[in-house]
This record gives sequence, structure tokens and C-alpha cells, in this order.
Amino acid sequence: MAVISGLVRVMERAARKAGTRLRRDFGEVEHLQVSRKGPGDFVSKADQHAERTIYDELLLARPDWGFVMEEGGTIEGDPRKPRWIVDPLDGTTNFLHSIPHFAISIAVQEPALDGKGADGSGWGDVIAGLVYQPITDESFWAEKTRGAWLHDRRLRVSARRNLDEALIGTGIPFSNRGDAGQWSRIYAEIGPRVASIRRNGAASLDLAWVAAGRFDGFWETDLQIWDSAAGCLLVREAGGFVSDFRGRSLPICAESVLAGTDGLHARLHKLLAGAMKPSANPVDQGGAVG
Ligand code: 2AM
Ligand code: CA
Repeated sequence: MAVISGLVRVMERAARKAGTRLRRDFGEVEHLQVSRKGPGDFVSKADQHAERTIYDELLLARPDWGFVMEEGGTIEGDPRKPRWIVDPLDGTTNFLHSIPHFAISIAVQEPALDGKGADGSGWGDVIAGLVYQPITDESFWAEKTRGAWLHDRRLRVSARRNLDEALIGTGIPFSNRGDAGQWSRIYAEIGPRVASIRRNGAASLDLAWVAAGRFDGFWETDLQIWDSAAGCLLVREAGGFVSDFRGRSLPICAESVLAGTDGLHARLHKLLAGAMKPSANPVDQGGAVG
């Protein structure tokens, strides 16, 4: 039985309020696909509006906490208090193309006890996270040491132990960002050994799906803290493992992320590490993908 804390209620209220409007805007985007101007500006405004709604709600509930937001950047709060990490619309490209797969991600990060933190930022553990999918009305949430949940159902990563049955999510480098050659080498190692690979386009949901046992693993690089903070906590609290590409289980997960079930993470990391060796494929100088 889930005992939903005041903190999770605050996050959920903010996400649902922004989600109601995003759902409406998403309906509008479908009409704009065929217009000459296209839906680009409209989607930017929807994104900004969602962030403003979330900001207002969270600020009202915790007036002295700071923010890190995808659109608005960093807003300092009381340094002794936690801060919010907000992605108001993860999966923007899906939204823009009328693909109903996007989410709001909100996480809470504590100040580092030693004043420095693992990455020198002064920030420590993520203690709560929520990934809300407005179209399906699914609310994935987790609190440190209190488990991961989908509404009031406890989440547990999948029990699959065979790689050839595993469904693995990934993010492919796009728009000249990231290392497409590296992604191809990792894919060449992992792809043929698993049941299938998915590129769904919203990292926070990919991680929530690992927590929910839908995916058995996930890898992506060049992520930002707002893409991964809530999702990483979800995976860990559902009994899975999250590391960077070097296999380090860092408290603050961002940039490069490999998530997997307890049964598969180590094997996925072995494959990924093999692909990252300079000699893994000297011929491949960065093939075109994505
Ligand atoms: P965003 O929608 O919040 O920008 C997926 O690989 C991750 O990359 C998503 O979390 C998405 O976050 C981000 N992303 C940004 N631009 C993208 C693009 N053009 N195509 C795919 N993903 C993109
Ligand atoms: Ca994002």
C-alpha cells in the first residue's frame, strides 16, 4: 500500500495541472501539422507554459527551494534546502509530430552533505522523482528508500535474465549532437543479442519503463539532469541498476546512462564497454544513424 507523502502530492499536483493543458495543446498540434507555418512555435509556447505552471505550483508549496529547469535554467533558492529539477515536456519531438509519447519529469535533489557532492556541484542525492505521462495519465513516482510506484502499485524491474528475451530502450544521437559512431558500435554489440531495441524519444519515460518492467534496459548519452534525475531514482527504487558508461553508479545520474535490471545490467555493461574500446571497430569513423 502506497503512503503518498506531501512531497509527492506537491509534484503530482503540479504535473497534473500542467498535463491537463499539454493534453489540450497536443490535440491542437494535430491540426497544425498541415498548416504552412507548422506547429513549431505553438509547441515552444506549450512547453514554456507547462514549465511556468509547474514552477508556480512548486514555488507556492516550497517558497524557498531553488530550481533547475530545461527552459528557464537555474534559479537559486535557500542553499540549505533541496531544489527542484524540472523537464516540463520530455519528448518534444514526439509532441511536435503528434506522437502521443511525452512526459513531465520532476525531481527533488538535496544539497550535498559535504558541500561539494559527487560532481562538485554542491548538490547530492535525488530523494524524490515523478514522471507523468499526460496522454495515458500514468504517474510513475519514487522516493529514496520508499520504493517506486505507478499510482499505488509498487514497481519492480523485470525478472528477465536472458539477454535474448530483453527489450532495450535507447536514444540515438540527433541533430549533429552526440557521437553517432559510438552509438552504432554499442548497437552492433547489444542489438543482435537482445529481443529488440526501441527508440521512443523521451528518456524520462524510457527509464520509468525500465522501473515498470516494460523495458529490461536502456542506454543513452548526452542527457541532461532534467531528462534523467527522476527516471534514475525510479529504476533504483524498483530494484534496478543505473551507471554511467564506465560502470560507475553515481548518485547524480545525468550525461551517459546505462540502466538495467539486476539480472542484466552487468551483462549490458560488458557489451557496452567492449564497444567503447578504441580498437572495437577501427573502420567505423562515425556512421550515419538516427
Ligand atoms: P526533450 O524533448 O526534453 O528535448 C531522447 O533521446 C532525449 O533527447 C529526450 O529526453 C529529449 O528531450 C531529447 N531530445 C531533444 N531534442 C531531440 C530530438 N530532436 N530528437 C530526439 N530527442 C531529442
Ligand atoms: Ca528532456
